[in-house]
Amino acid sequence: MSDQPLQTLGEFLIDKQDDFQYSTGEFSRLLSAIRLASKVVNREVNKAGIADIIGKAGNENIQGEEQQKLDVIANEIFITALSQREVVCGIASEENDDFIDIKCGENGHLSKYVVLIDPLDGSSNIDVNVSVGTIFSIYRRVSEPGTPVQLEDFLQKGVNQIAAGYVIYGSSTMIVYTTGNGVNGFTLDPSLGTYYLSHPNMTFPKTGKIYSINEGNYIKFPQGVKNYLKYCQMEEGDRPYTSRYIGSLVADFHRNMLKGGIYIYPSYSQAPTGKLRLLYECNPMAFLAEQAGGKATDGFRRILEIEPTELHQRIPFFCGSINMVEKAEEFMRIDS
Ligand code: AHM
Ligand code: MG
Repeated sequence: MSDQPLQTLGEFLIDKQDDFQYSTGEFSRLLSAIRLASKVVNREVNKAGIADIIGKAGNENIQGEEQQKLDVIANEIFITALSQREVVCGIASEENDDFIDIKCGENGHLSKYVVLIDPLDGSSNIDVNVSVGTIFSIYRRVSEPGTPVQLEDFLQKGVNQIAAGYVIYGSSTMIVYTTGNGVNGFTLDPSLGTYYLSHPNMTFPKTGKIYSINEGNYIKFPQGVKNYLKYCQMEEGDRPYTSRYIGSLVADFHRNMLKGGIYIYPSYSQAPTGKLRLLYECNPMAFLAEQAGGKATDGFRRILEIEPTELHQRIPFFCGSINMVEKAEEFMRIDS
């Protein structure tokens, strides 16, 4: 083990402040707000099981109120942390129909950043104590500074992201993010409430042995995906591969980045554009994947170059180790 003390996320942010995009400190404050909100959400996620027990014991509804769902709570926590700190001029959330304009600074709307967020992805996993995550994506606004934010500030191509990341609330809680200079992962020490740099320069192995897809939908998949799955299962060379699907994008992505693998959420007969959201889920994960040496496409096109047309737009998603994604694309091309 090295004698170097572990670097905290706070120290890492200060170190990186010299990068041009951090120069005013505004961007570091934005990431600090996300860091803080993630700790509050982590606390809520951790006590989800016990809250249920208390609820069943009859202590929950003192005011006769329904207990709020955790994804709604997480949404409020992130929106409050980001808006009160005046670090963004607008927020779009998977939980809200429309974007939120945030007035900040003495003259209002002075921040140059907008955030798009999926506050608690995979939230159907909470009831069964399985990992969930927060996904975030940061852009510079394109509309006139000092005026209310516009839809065009959020409908930007993924290549314009200046940062993206996720928080995984798992067996340990981590923040993994990129500002376009590689991907770094920080693990929360819950006893201190501090994130430490635990995974510097994370990279996707070029290839892997894991494929992650909801195979229950097999019958509805496009022929190219069916053929790729048969290829994964064939006994030849390093195959058959291993199937691992948590049903929580952040957790499936995180495992695949560490071990090598591919995640697929394709289109299928009832859902021609798939399930995942381009702006809240696919763009940030695609940015991370590329920064880690992986690849992300819709089966044909680079995710980051797709022109968004609406906030809640869905898109098929193929993401992971570069060789595996390219092989899947080969099968998609043959059958298109
Ligand atoms: P959500 O935003 O409603 O939580 O849905 C996104 C989640 C992803 O985390 C996960 O990979 C996928 O939905 C699982 O969907 P399915 O149950 O259809 O396999
Ligand atoms: Mg989601």
